[in-house]
Amino acid sequence: MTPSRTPHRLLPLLLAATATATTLLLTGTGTATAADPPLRDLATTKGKVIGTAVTGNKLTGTYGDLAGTQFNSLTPGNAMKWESVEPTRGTYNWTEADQIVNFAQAHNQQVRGHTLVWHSQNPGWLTNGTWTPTQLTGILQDHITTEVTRYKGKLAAWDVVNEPFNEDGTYRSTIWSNNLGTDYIAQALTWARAADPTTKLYINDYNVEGVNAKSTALYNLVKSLKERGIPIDGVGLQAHLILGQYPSSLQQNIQRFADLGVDVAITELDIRMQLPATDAKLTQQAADYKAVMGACVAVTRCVGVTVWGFTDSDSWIPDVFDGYGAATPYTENFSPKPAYYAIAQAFGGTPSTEGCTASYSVPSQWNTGFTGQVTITCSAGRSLSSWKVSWTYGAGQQVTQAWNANCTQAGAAVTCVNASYNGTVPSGGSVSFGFNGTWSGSNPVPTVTLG
Ligand code: 9MR
Repeated sequence: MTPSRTPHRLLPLLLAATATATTLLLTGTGTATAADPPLRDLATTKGKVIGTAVTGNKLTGTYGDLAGTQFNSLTPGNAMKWESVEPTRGTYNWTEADQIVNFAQAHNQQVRGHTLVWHSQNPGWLTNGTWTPTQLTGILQDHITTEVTRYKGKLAAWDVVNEPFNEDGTYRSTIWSNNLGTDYIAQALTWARAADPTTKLYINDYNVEGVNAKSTALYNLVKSLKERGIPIDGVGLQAHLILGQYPSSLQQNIQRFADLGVDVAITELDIRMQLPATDAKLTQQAADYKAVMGACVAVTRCVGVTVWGFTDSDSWIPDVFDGYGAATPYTENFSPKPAYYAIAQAFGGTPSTEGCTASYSVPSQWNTGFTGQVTITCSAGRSLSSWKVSWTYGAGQQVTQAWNANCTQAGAAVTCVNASYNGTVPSGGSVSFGFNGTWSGSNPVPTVTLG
C-alpha cells in the first residue's frame, strides 16, 4: 500500500472490495457522440481530407447530414462516368454531377472527379461503334475537354485514367489501349491539363495498395510520365480490401510514389466481410481501417482517404460479392460502426464512449465511512481501450483510497482513470473499480460521467 503524497492524489490500491450490500445505484452515460468532433475536423488537424463516394439523389435527410458534416471531400460514385454524363454522343446530362458539386460547395467540401477514361460504364454508342483511331482520339479528346471544362476550377482532383492495368502489371486490353496504344494515358492527361490547369490529375487503380507487380507497373508508368513532362499529379489507390487482409507494405508503397514527386490518395476504401457481421469481425475491420488510415497519416504526400460509400446501405459490395457486405464505417441505419471510431482515432480523436456506460454504487456504508464502486459496461459491438470516469460530490464526501483505478480528487471533483492493466472494456463486458471514502450528514450518489 502506498500512502498518498497529497490529500488530493490517491494511488491505486490492489485490494479486493470487502463490502457486501449494494445500497444505491445510478447510471451515468458517456457524453461523446459520433458527431463530436466530426471526422472532417479531425482530418483537418492532420492536414488530410476524409472523403466519401456519394449518390446524388440520396443527399437529403440523415444521409445528407452525415455526408455534409462528417466528410470534407465527395466523389460522385457514378455521376461523372461517361455513360452518366454523355449517354448520347454530344448530348450531356450534368444533373446528378452538378447536384453533387453544388452540395459540396454548400458544405465547404472538395470534390474528386471520377472518372474520364475507363473500360467500364461507357455508353453503348461508344463501345458498339466502329471507329478509326483518329475518330476515337477525337471522341476521347472531346469528352475529356467538355467534362473537365464544365467543372473547371471546381474540382480538387480528377481520376483521369481509371484501372489501366492487369494484375500482372501488363496493360489491360480496352477500347483505348487496343485502338490508340498505351499512350492514350499521356494524351488524356495532357488534354485534361489543358482544360483545367489547376485541378490535380490522377491515375487510379485497384490492387495497387501494396508493393506488387501491378503497383510496380503503375510506379514505372508514373516515373516515365514525369520524365517525359506529361502532367501527372497523383496516384489513387482504390483500396477495396478484404477483412484481415491489410496490405502490410501500404505505407512503403505510398512513400515510394511520394518519392517520385506525386501525391497519393486512398480513393475508394472499403473492407468487406462475409456476412453476417459479428462483433469479432467488426473489431477486426476497425483495426484494418485504422491501419489504412495510419499509413496515409504517416506520409505527408498522402492527401487523404475516401471511403467508397459511408453507409452499408450505399455500398456496391453486396451486389457484386455474394454473401459479403458490411464494408463501410456506418451500418445501413446510419449507426457508426467500430470502423468509424477507428478512423477518428487514426486522426487523433479520443476514443468515443458511445455505447458504454458507468454506474456508481455504494456497496457499504458505516458511521463516517463508505466503500464505493464504479462499473463501466459496454454493449455488444462497443468496447474501450482506456477509460476515465468523473463525478462531483455534493455533500463533502472525500475519497481516501482507490483500487483498480488511479483516482484524484480536487475539491469536490473526482477523476478516476484506468490502471495500466484494466483499460480494456470488452464488447458486451464490464470493468469495475472501488474506493473508500468519508462522509458526514448525508452521502448522496453523484452523477458520473464516462469519457
Ligand atoms: O460504386 C460503383 C457502383 O455503383 C457501380 O455499379 C460500379 C460499376 O462498375 O462501379 C462502382 O464504382 C467502381 C469505381 O467507379 C471504380 N473502382 C471500382 C468501383 C467498384 O466497382
